[in-house]
Amino acid sequence: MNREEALAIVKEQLTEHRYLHTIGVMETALRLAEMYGADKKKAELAAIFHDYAKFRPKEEMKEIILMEQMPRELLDYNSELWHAPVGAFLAEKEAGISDKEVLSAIRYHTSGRTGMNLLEKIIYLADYIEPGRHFPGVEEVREIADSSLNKALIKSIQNTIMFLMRKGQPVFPATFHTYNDLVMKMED
Ligand code: DGI
Ligand code: FE
Ligand code: FE
Repeated sequence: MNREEALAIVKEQLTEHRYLHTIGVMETALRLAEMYGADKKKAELAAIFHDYAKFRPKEEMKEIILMEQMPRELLDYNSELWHAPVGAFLAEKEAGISDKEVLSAIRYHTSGRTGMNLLEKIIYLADYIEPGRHFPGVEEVREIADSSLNKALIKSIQNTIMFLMRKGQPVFPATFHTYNDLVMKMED
């Protein structure tokens, strides 16, 4: 599937705003892939499909999580988390994407996971820093991303956890585990 075909498929699933975000994630992921030596075709495809399931009804996502034996724990936390694993499932089922690395980068783009690979890190970070994002702290993460993928990732997860905590919201355990894993692997 080439870029135009992939974009045409996701455009039907998204609002105009979310489609423009997707284009931003794609361009940012390509730049990060070039900079950090990841497969650019895989980065492009994962970025295009990362929010594929963003607007699926909650009931449909819930059913897929249960039927496909995804972690049940997801259902106890913010439904915003669900579109990532459900998106990986539907990208395969409906759009025929079979590349396991691409599907994994879609699956973990919201929570991360312990032992993230290069492609997963690039999609997570591209989603956070694409040019359409304007929340506090994003500029600092953009600057860090020019020199260290891992440090930028740690900062973005810190910001996300602190944002959720400030609002008194629960934090999905995988988010903490991702943070701990990256911090403990930092050399300096
Ligand atoms: O889909 P996007 O908006 O592009 O970005 P995303 O996939 O990173 O989703 C962000 C949303 O997910 C945002 O509303 C906060 C929420 N979120 C991210 N991590 C966690 C979380 N919500 C909870 N409860 N716990 C988390 O760890
Ligand atoms: Fe998302
Ligand atoms: Fe996104």
